[in-house]
Amino acid sequence: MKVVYSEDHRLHFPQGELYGGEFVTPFERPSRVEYILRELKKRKMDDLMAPARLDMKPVAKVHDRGFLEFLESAWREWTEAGFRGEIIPTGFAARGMRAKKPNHIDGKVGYYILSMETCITAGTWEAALSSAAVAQTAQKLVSSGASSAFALCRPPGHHAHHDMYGGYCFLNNAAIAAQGFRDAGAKRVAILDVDFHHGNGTQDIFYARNDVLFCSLHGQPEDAFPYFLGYRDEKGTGKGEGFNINYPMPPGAKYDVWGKALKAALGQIKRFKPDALVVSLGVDTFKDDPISFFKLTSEDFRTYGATIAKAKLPTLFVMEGGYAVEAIGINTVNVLDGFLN
Ligand code: SP5
Ligand code: ZN
Repeated sequence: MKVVYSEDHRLHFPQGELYGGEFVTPFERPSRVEYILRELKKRKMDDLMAPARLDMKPVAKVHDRGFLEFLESAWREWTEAGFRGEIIPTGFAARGMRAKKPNHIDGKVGYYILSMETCITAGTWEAALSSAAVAQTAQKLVSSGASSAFALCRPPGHHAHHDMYGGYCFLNNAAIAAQGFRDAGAKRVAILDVDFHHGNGTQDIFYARNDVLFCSLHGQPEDAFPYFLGYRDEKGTGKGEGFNINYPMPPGAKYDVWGKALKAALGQIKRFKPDALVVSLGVDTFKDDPISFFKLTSEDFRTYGATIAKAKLPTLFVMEGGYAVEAIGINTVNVLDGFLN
């Protein structure tokens, strides 16, 4: 399986993440990728490839134009306003207020953000573009006949809405890849999101569409980020009704529970008869993840990789979360290994 990877992910590394009222070193850090690469090498699965230049057409179909312009110019506008720190907003269009885009950068940030732990820095836009290019290059390999590929994306993408960033995500890599599959001729694309967190951004982007089925397994929103989306009764809208399926699970869920949800999701995917499958692969379901509450073991990752393989679909794995950095390599590569063997 080809692994698409770019060093440009390093351009995004904020000094701080707002966590429990403190600034801590971000959980979503560059070393995550290094641990995965090291494990791929160790198992001789490091068939690496650099991304091609990003074709913006699929990006513009899943993201709002004003949002893309905002991300591109945010750092310049922020520093020109005289601000010296990393980008964090102070005000929001909360309930009852007007969701109208302001001119001042501090207000614009509040308009386009969905959670405040995610800072924008000087290199964030370039890193986000490279991450999307990684997903798109891997998608094109699968569209051209490869049975699978791994997009080693960083920063992750699944929390990024049509017009909002947050949850460590800026551009929705999985959505860009799914749109890329459609544009390359796939009639139907399924997205299986196994990251611990609900894929709110991907859900948002495809909520009214019936050509992309979205299934997400995640910590229930009553107790887990992103808190305000991911309930079971969110099933899609208009012609997209029935094409969004959420599997929220309670704190402490082990593989006996999680694996049942996976099988249910794969059953729905099979019924949908997709031409391609995108797996939003977060390994923050691991028992020792510092910010999550599921209890999967390293062996469980191999098991579910093999389960996904049984769908016999052209499959693109897109890296999302996973913050137990010492184990992130083993867990991620276990999924790929289980899928291949
Ligand atoms: C891609 C991805 O996995 N993004 C996750 C973003 C999570 N950001 C908010 C984290 C808040 C965690 N609070 C957990 C309390 C744990 N004791
Ligand atoms: Zn996550």
